[in-house]
Amino acid sequence: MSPIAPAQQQSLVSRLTDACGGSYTPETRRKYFISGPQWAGAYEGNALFHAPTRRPVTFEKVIEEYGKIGIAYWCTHDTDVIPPEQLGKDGQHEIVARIRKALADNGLKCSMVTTETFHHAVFAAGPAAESPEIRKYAAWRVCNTVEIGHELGAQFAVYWPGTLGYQIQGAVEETQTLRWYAESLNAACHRDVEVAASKGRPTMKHCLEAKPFEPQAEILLPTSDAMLGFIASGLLDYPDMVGLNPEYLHELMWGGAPRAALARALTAGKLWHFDINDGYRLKHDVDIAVGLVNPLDWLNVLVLLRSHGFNGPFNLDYKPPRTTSNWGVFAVSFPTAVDRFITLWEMAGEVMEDSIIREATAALRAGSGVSGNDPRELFEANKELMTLHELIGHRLVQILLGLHRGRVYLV
Ligand code: XLS
Ligand code: MG
Ligand code: MG
Repeated sequence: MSPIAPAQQQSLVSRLTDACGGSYTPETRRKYFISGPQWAGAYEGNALFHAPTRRPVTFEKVIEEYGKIGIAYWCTHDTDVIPPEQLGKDGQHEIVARIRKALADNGLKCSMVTTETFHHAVFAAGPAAESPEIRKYAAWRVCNTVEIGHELGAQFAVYWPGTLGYQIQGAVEETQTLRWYAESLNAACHRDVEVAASKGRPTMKHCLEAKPFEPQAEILLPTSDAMLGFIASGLLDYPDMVGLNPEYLHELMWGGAPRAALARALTAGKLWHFDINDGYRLKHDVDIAVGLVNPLDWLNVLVLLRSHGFNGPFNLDYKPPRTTSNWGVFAVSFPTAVDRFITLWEMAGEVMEDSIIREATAALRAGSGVSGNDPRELFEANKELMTLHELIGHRLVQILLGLHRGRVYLV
């Protein structure tokens, strides 16, 4: 192939993207409770060892592009859009007014707001640092975010505590730090109750997000299960207002099964918000887009969520790769991520209706009809049925690959 001159590259990428097919219209995409984070659309490719590969983009641009793609909801950290020195001042009010206009102009809603309590130098010792004035500042920040959320009509507030942990062992007293962390959540919920009452709006759902490592070596609430324990610990003044925002990859990072973590959150009635992405076990927070690494696991995750009536928000908390251009972020990365999610969600519906899986599952649950207390006899009576476990796995892969429609590979 001859070299592709820079001016020809976008049209080549567009042509190949179109040739992939399998995309949904913006109208169809808008029917799902899918949210696009400001920080994902605006991610410049920078990290510890990574210089940026993309130019900065404004929230107006992100919202406009999400609108064109058909991503109906937008969410943000406070400082993704408001410089820290403007928080709580006139600058904040002007920016919030501009956000409201951009959302209205492009037909989007704000679903969630979250507070950045991890990036700025002030949070070097975390959101529950020893210094009382830093904790007071953290509490003020989460309360301010609650106010922004009410102004933007958000239903959810998310908390990823970032550096709630330590690099140096012995430097932090864990129980005290957790108490202090609870204080800022209590302040946020309390402020929410006040603002909701004054505005005649419902209170928000406050969702904790765990990550097992990064940016600290040791994290005090490393998993969604740890967060459930924290919610039930008695340290929270409003435990009913606090639930979870699990992130798929964050559960995989510690070696857990995301589906099992989600199941535990469901049984606790605390699965309220879900960050969707993909990646690898026991590796870093690579935030790859949904379905690019573990589509079979994703299919199973969505079967679980569909069968329990979970309907979002599904938050596209991933990072377009550094190899994707500014243009590619909205031309390729977001539309394809949304379309893979919709496909897997609809496929999960197909799994639930599949006559083979249904009958196999029902048969396993029916058992053999042979009862008694002889374990050998019980095993023997069920052993042929249990072969269905493997058949169910085969059928799921067939559905994922489209082989259930009779497609075979001829050699
Ligand atoms: C970081 C988290 C972050 C949260 C919101 O790893 O995923 O992006 O979702 O602060
Ligand atoms: Mg996240
Ligand atoms: Mg992540």
